[in-house]
Amino acid sequence: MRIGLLTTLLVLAGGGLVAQARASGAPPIGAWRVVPELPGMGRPVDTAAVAARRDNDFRQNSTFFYFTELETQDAWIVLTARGPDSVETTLFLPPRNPARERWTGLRLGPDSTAARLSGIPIVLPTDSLEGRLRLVQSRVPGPVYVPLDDATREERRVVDLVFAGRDVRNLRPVADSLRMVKDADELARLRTAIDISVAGHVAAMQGARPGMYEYEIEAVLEAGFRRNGADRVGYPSIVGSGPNSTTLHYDVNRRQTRDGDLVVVDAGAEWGQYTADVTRTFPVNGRFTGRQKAIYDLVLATQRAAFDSVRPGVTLRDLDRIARTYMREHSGTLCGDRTCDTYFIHALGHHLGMDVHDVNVPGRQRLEPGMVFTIEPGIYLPQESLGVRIEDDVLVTAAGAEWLSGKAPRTTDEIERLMRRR
Ligand SMILES: [Mn+2]
Repeated sequence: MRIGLLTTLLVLAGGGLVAQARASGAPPIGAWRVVPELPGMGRPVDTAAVAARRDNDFRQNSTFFYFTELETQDAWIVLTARGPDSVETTLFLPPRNPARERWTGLRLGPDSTAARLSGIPIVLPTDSLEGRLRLVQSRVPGPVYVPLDDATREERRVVDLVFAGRDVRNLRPVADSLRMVKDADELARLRTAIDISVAGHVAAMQGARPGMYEYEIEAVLEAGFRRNGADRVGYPSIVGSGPNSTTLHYDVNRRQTRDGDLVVVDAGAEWGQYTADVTRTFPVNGRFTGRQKAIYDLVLATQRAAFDSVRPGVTLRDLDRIARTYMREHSGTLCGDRTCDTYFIHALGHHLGMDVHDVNVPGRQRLEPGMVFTIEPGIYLPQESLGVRIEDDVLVTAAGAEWLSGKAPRTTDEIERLMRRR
């Protein structure tokens, strides 16, 4: 789902460098405004252009998917509400193009097939969208809700132009609030994504050997995802060994592991548009040292303390505080002069769904049955090249919580036992 005019304007605004003849005193043709902090030539990254290149693997917009479950491209949906019980839904699809489908494969077109498969009775070609919008606007008073990313101010301006004179409001807070509580279909998708992810993590633990490169472990992990039907990874897999285990979002995955290293694997498969987010930490040689086990067990007990406090009505902030307090009170001398929570340098968790850091609207902070979120405490000691993070996905139930990713070995005993069997 996108706004055609908006896309066009953004493309124009992102235009390239303008060639200039070099007058005396003018900068040379090849001049760049050098960024000293950037390794290499220090040339600035055209972030918009490279982001567009990374988008080749089409993934449906999550808001659009939520209301349609359609993965078809260049589609639009218009909902017209005349009252709480009277909503007319119209789907707009580009006309089919048999010659193009030789290259791109089968597409859904504006016909009865689309109506049958989508369950949306009115399906029209996209070139009728403008006329239809005008018609609806003239007949139905009231505000127009459009999904707006509030981070981009231009988007708001363009929408105001398109819907000039109308009361344009942002659909996102409404849609995002709905997305926070998962229905049965969403939970089934999440469970599948999580089960696939568990299989990948188990494969990574079983396949790891000292001397392997991090990317080799990544390959085993992601092969486990794909073999089990993952659509893609939910986010770039993090495989950080030794010193890299202490870098939170390390995803370069190029180091060669060494005997004695811990490996932090933070990775989730995506299935049916929903993603898992699971982290396991294991010794590459299959045996924790006493020191590694002591740190690991504190992280694990902290995670348990947070899990045991989950129930409807508490907030993620409450759980974060409970986890930190637990870690502080049980640190002993494990982390030297300071308590270990000093080295727990990120938030305890986040909501999970179609986005790995899923939507979270300010007005809905108290947990409710059907919400899914992560519990992921960690301790990172760079001076010892020792990082431990344990992350599980949790469903809020009426009585408390359910581990969704609990089938991945979590205790040091379970991990060592699994790695002995390889
Ligand atoms: Mn996470």
